[in-house]
Amino acid sequence: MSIYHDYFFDEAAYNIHDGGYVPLVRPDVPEMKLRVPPVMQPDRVDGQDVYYTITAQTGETQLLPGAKTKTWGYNTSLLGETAIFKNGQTIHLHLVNHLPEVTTFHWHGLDIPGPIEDGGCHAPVYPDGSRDVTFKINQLASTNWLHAHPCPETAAQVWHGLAAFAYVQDDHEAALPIPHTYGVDDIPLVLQDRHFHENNQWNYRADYDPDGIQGPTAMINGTINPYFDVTTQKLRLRLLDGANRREWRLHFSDDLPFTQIAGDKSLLPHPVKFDHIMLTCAERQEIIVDFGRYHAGDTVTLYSDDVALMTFRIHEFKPDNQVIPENLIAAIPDPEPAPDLPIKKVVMSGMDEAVMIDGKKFVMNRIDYKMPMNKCQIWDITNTNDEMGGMIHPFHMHGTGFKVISRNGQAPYPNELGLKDTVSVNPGEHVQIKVWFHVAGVFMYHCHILEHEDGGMMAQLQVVDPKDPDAKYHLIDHETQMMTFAKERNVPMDQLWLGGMESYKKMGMHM
Ligand SMILES: [Cu+2]
Repeated sequence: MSIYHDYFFDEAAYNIHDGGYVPLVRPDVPEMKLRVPPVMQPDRVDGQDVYYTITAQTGETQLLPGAKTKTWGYNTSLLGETAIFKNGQTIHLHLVNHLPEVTTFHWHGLDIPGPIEDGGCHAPVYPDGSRDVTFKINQLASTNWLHAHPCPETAAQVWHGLAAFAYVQDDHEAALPIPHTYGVDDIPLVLQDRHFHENNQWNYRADYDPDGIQGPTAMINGTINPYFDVTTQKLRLRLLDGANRREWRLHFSDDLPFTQIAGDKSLLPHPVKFDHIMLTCAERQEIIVDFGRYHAGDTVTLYSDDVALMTFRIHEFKPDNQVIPENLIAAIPDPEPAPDLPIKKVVMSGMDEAVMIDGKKFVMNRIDYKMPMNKCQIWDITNTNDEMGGMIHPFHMHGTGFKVISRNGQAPYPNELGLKDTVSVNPGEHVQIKVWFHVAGVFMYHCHILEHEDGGMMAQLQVVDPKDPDAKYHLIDHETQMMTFAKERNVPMDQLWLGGMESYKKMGMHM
């Protein structure tokens, strides 16, 4: 198997070329054991029906020596517990908000109906309130995530810490000869970055950037300068770019090769070997790292660009000669496009406050497009950015997975051959994807640079179930949403500050 040494994306458009780029700096603090989020425990299990309570809460977390940092999390003070769902289960959620402001619980990567179960901006849970939702898991094994999505406050809430893993498992993946022991040889890693101000606190407004907030300090699973004790020859790392804006260009010391086995929403058809890999906002990549050439006492370092992110401390391990199967999954779903659905064009344009989709900013109660359920259509996503190299926009769709067909007419990258829900588009590039939904409702599609989506680089589609063509959905409007935030903060509307509002105002638009 050949080894890819390439990051694939356009080097001229990397975030390091942004005017506002904040370089990572390795923090000068002692190494700390990697936090591995605890597994979320159900309140009750009744056959295939599983019941959970998830509370969005404020807290304090020891991130740096000295003062604790004020943070938000799901059932924990920062980030959240890992939800592990099994295909075929019916999940019953009691969602509770103990934050001082409205939030939503968005299941990024789950194929569940919108807009309520999906948890986008139309499914608010108000402070001291709750919401109950039920959905069925009907998809391939994958690493997904839960994050807040209350427009235009998504970016700030995720920055405060509202992000957690949500796995889907199935029998096929469980039977593969790959690591499966949570926290031992199968580890989630959410990559984020933060700027610590006085007293170790975060200040979203002070650091706000309409092209995406960044901080100089890498944070992995809410750990600064982490190490992990390696006790098995092979380690499966489930990487998630949970940063608001930062891209991660990952590689290990000694250019240690690794094998990617899964992307956002499924296993890859075949494993792909790398020694460098790039992750853009919201993407997931599962890789298997083989430490067979190392011995107890050795260390291996993970870098992004040239900055060390974390250390793997090698301990004694048993030899592991299991071979990663050449065929990881029998077939990736790949329906034929419906002949009556012409190619749907989507244009992502602008930078800073000018970001738009199809020449428009997001309007919460406008449906931009309708498509029928269970029919496949080709979407053609263009990134028109061409000034100063432009920037890479990660295009995300709620409620489904898609198959990447081509980039500017060429083959997709070799690690894009599974199902995805987020695909990054280079400046001047158009990416074609096959889109189909097996659930109905209203769903958002947007750039996953969080300040871009809050700033209006987002649109909304309605997926129509032919058995229920007249289904009506209650869509909240921006005015109501703004009044909610103003009331919660006890400020008049003209003094309300939410990052995304700035982008509308600067473009002379009302939110
Ligand atoms: Cu963007």
